[in-house]
Amino acid sequence: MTTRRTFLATAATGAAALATGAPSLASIGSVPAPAAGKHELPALPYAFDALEPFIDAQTMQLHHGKHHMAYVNGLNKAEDELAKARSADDYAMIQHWSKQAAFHGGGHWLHSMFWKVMGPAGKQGGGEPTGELLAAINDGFGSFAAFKKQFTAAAVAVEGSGWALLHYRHEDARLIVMQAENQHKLSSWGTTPILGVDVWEHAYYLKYQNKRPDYVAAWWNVVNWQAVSDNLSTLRR
Ligand code: MN3
Repeated sequence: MTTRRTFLATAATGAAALATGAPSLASIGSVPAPAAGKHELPALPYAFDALEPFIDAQTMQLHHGKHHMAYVNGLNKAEDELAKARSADDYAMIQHWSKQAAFHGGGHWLHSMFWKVMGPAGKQGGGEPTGELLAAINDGFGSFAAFKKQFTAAAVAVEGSGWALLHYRHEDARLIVMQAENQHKLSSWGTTPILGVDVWEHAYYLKYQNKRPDYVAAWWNVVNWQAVSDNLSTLRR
């Protein structure tokens, strides 16, 4: 409920888009609604050093302020250029900028979710899911331990840059683990991620170098299960 209310409160500037039925990236309340047609970098919901010692402050600063910012700028640029290419009937450029919009839009969406599904260890972060989310995990994977194992394996095995994601599948209301290459490849229709871990090297290299499994193991300590649970209940409503 809180998430939905927060989303509605912060989505006032996106009301016009919602009213016209335009697709909104903000369906689970993680992504700020575009203001005046422009996407914006959401504020981090905690300090850069809040996820220490599991994720270091410098990584967070670069990841949020440089990498996520670049996706926001890239998405805005791609949408501007797409509009131009469409009015010029320039189909080669429509093709090019569509790919750019998918790449940068995927980056903006996933990072907006990523910040929100983490929190300081021992406070919002860590522990285990409870309630409706735990029931859905048990239903999908047999147990939390089995889910954690599958999700970790998916994260460690992503080829090159990408994500491990826990998706909600709308058709049967179940949870499934998926991978994404880059931000958007291997996507599936009719599903929405409610939890994800970024396994691009920029997410961990400063602290963990080539040891992605160590980063993923540490990352579990900062997962904000309440936020993941809120994502699930918003989608199920
Ligand atoms: Mn990233």
